[in-house]
Amino acid sequence: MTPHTVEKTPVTLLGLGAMGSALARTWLAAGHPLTVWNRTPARAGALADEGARTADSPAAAVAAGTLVVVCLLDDASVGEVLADADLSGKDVVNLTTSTPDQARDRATWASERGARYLDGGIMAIPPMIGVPETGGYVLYSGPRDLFDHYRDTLAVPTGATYAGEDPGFAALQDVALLSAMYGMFAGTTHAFALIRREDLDPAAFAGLLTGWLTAMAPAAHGIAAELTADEAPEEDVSSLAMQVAGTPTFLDTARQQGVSAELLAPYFELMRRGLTERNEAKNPKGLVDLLLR
Ligand code: FVH
Repeated sequence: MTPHTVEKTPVTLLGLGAMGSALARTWLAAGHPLTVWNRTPARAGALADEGARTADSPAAAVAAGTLVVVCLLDDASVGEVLADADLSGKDVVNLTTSTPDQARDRATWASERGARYLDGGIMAIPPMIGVPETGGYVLYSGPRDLFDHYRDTLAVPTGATYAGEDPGFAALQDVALLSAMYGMFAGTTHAFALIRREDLDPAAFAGLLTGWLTAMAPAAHGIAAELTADEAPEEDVSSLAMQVAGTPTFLDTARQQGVSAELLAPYFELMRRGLTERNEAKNPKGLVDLLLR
């Protein structure tokens, strides 16, 4: 009896930075034929030893298969790298972080070159790739049938989540999620600065910090509930009026600790505007619309 073997989809991968190299290893480990190209060829050496085929040029890499995954620094490098490649009949999956408009333009650009296109936003850092329990995933947007066709292959490195037909939706949600992350990093930076000169153990404080941020994260569901409700529910637990009244405590503490309030002040100003301009005294979540221009 002949053993039944399932052919794995060949993958071409352009870009072997920290993320591209991590992606590459998972496809190799899963048995996918892999062709790689990187601007600095030395970065492909270890992968070649692990079984990847290396191409001398982006055009040669693209010619090696139908599924072409791109993971480069930015949208400009995608344009440069693929400028001379024949994309007709190819399926391009671009995992490079982009703006929504860049993603939409790139979808049009690919279509004009005869390629189908999915845009991806990676919600993982390289150590999370190939480790499903970390909860990483990639948001994909573009044609649903194209996503479904490659879903199993795309899900090898990390989870694959469909984000809609609009090619800009993956990038938009990617940037939105990363923006929230930077807000968290800003708050964390300020918090460590406050304790920096004191006889407090940063590692112990980090434990307090992660516990508190985890406890507060579900507040996002409250904001979503308000944004989708016909009538804004009244917030009587942590009213905006109470929070604005408390801001001098935070600013005075920063001053006393010799810490710049530059990261905190813009959000405090938004809360103040929410109170004075929109009279959102009982509704701390009405701040979202104040940002819309
Ligand atoms: N690493 C991370 O934590 C984040 C997680 C979320 C997603 N991002 C995005 O993934 C894209 C790639 O990021 P990366 O971590 O692989 O970045 P680098 O290690 O800096 O590698 C950059 C690769 O891009 C190549 N490259 C840059 N400019 C050009 C160019 N003009 N022409 C050709 N290739 C270019 C670079 O090549 P080389 O320097 O090795 O020659 C690397 O292959 C990115 O969009 C993140 O936002 C990662």
